[in-house]
Amino acid sequence: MYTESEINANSNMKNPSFLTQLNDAYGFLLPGAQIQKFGDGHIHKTFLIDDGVRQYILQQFNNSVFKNPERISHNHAILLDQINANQLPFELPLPIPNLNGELFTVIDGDYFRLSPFITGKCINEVDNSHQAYLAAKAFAHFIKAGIHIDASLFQEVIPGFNDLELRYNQLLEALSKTEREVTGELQVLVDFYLSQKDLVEEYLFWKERLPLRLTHNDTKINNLIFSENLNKVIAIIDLDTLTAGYVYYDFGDLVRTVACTEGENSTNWNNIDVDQDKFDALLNGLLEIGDGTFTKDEIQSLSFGGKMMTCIMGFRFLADYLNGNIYYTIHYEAQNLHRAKNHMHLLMALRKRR
Ligand code: GN1
Ligand code: MG
Repeated sequence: MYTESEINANSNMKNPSFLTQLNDAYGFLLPGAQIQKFGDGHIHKTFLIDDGVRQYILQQFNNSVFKNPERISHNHAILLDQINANQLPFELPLPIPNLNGELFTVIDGDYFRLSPFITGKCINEVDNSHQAYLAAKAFAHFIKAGIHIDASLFQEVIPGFNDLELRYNQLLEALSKTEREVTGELQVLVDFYLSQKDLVEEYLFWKERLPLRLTHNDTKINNLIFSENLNKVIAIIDLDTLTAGYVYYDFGDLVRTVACTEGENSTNWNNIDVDQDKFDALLNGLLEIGDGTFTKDEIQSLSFGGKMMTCIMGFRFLADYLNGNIYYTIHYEAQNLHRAKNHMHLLMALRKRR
């Protein structure tokens, strides 16, 4: 476990009295609290705080990605007010207000927030189809519990977040401005992704037909907390991106991160494929909760979801690489290029299915 001074040395929290300032803001941390780095998110820096009695999640909030944090609060307020919470067999841990009633606390110019810590397991890959089924059920419960909410009330947190047409155009823009030499492997990836225009057309086709719902929009598997024995979902986390969206977004990001034989950071190109059992389990889980609630069109669009969400993430990883790796956390220079390559293989496999 990191001590406070190690955290000061290892992260951007340069002020030695960081925990004191945090405690001044919240008023409930006990002296001697310890902080350690936690989780694998690509956007915020996440820490676990343990004061010997209670545990909290501390996030150093990325406000260059989320430029309008007040929109997150707006959406969370609607969620709290209108969702049928009694229909949810798990928790939705939202940030705890500080002593001023604010959800964010600014320390040394950085934004921080505290949330309750949920004891359980966060996984990057599922071991078996049953876990896939549980994950899909959980996200379907979430959509169903908010199905009566007027989706137009939600604000767009990151404009065009899951808009495939916009992300395609952002890729084109990154390509026109890049300082990288577009040759070899990079050229192959650029050509591949630019040739996915038919998926953009299909995106526009569904946009005309589908109702907007309250969706989570970032349903990768590590945004769930399972019980220790992995036989139950106990929380859905990373609620920043919840807003109006399509059911297939949430199903699709599960396909991308669950119904695959290799995770998004894998470079075992030859092993990247669709895991059909897990795909079927995802579909069963989603339909068990959503059948009779989701429209026929929504159910028909699901198989597009896996392709679309894999493609959009490929666009985004590749654009970030072309832009000089300014968005996603990386652990080595070519990681976004490799993520885009990983998703090219997964997308090819998904497209071959049907
Ligand atoms: C980011 O923060 P994290 O790791 O849960 C990203 C998602 C991508 C994902 C790719 C706000 O999610 O859209 O699907 O990485 N979140 C944001 O793994 O951009
Ligand atoms: Mg996350």
